[in-house]
Amino acid sequence: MSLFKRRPLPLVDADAALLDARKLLEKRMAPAARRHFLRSSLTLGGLSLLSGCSISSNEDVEAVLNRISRFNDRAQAWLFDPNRLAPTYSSAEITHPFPFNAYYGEDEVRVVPEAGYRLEVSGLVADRHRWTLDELRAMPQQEQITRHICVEGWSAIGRWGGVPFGDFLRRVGADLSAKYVGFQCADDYFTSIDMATALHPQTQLTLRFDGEPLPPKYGFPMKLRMPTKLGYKNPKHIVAMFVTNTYPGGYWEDQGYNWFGGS
Ligand SMILES: Nc1nc2c(c(=O)[nH]1)N[C@H]1C(S)=C(S)[C@@H](COP(=O)(O)O)O[C@H]1N2
Ligand SMILES: [Mo]
Repeated sequence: MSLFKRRPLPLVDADAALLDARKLLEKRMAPAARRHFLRSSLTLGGLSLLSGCSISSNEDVEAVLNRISRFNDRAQAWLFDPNRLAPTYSSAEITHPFPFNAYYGEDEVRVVPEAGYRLEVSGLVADRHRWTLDELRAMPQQEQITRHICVEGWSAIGRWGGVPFGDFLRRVGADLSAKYVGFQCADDYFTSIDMATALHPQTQLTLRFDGEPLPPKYGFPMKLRMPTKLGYKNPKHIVAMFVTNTYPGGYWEDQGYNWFGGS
């Protein structure tokens, strides 16, 4: 389903390796960096210079790309402004119908029953009790009309409502100096985010979509909505979350998507 899925590089031939390196690099970059990169040219020497190591095989190219992607994570984290808000839109600009996307088709949407549902919260938090949806609905709610951007080449404007995620983290006594918040979903999806983004005012533990309870296809019982990050960083059907200092990775991230994934 993904354009960016890792595939084995063809055997050696510097030109072929470079072409693949260029494509992989491009796809792993933040949009702003990509615009600049498209205007530049890449040589094996250039890639070596960029990475500070000599490249003689396809495995080296992969290793270097991974290092560049980690570098890209750090650069994006550094550039991330915790106070800068993503654009918001009017209700007239909402996209109807809003697109569905997952690593499977719409006929396989996970339907999680509300009865018996409890959100598990673990790791570096003081309060580990398991949350019902009603408990979350009782917290102060926030709404946003923002743009969701998917790396597969589409974007759409939607309206989401729920609990500001920073409020939730403070409420459970999370260690706000920890590095990551990880998410496990009811399908096999998982992802993780940096603490600065977790605390961003537009990062939302989402319970509602377009004025209704979040429908199954958009992530019932809850998703994490972040207009500052690309679509694949926004987990649907969350069943568990944890605060940690150990890098948790993610479903697409482990296959080569850039981890920070800023938009
Ligand atoms: N649990 C889960 N969350 C997920 C995904 C998924 O496959 N499973 N796909 C991600 C991707 S790539 C996108 S673009 C958005 C799509 O969300 P939507 O169906 O609300 O448009 O969900 C993200 N969150
Ligand atoms: Mo996506």
